Amino acid sequence: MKIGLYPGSFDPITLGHLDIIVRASGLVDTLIIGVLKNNAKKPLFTAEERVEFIERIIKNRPELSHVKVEAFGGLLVDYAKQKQASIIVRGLRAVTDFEYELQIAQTNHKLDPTIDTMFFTTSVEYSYLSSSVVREIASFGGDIRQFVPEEIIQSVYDKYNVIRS
Ligand code: COD
Repeated sequence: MKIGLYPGSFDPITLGHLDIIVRASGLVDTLIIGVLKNNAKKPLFTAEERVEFIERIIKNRPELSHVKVEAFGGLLVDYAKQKQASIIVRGLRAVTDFEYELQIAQTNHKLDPTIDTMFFTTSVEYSYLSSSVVREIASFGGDIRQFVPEEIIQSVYDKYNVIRS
């Protein structure tokens, strides 16, 4: 039984994240999406909101029935061990991601050599996309329909009290 863990802030989840979830979930028996609770990035959405957004999206896609989501705190490797996950899934958008991702992958492997990180290169159509871009566009009432799954569009606008027709 291969268990993969896709950790992140997901503040909020974007179509880029969802693309990685779909592709990674095809390679493991169970994929756990771990939403970081106590994030130094000071997220816009609470951990509960971020988890619930992802649950909403998974529920609508029967092909993702083996994907679970929950919030976690503390060290990623400890959480991975607790969940019996042997693979950490991460996405790479550009060279700028690489340095940071390499550092955390190597650190995590040093902390627990039984855990390896698997990288997915972003699909070209999402290579520019990030949660921070989504937050910025939504905060100014811009159109985020092509950036986040439809299930959460209204909830993102609601956070900024944006009313769009
Ligand atoms: N296309 C493809 N991949 C993407 C896209 C996109 N458009 N957007 C984002 N991604 C990828 C990111 O590259 C990343 O791999 C993943 O999706 C999640 O992204 P974020 O931004 O939501 O998540 P991060 O990078 O903030 O997550 C950081 C962690 C939670 C993994 C990290 O802070 C952590 O492990 N914290 C726990 C404490 C710990 O163990 N620290 C020691 C590690 S050194």
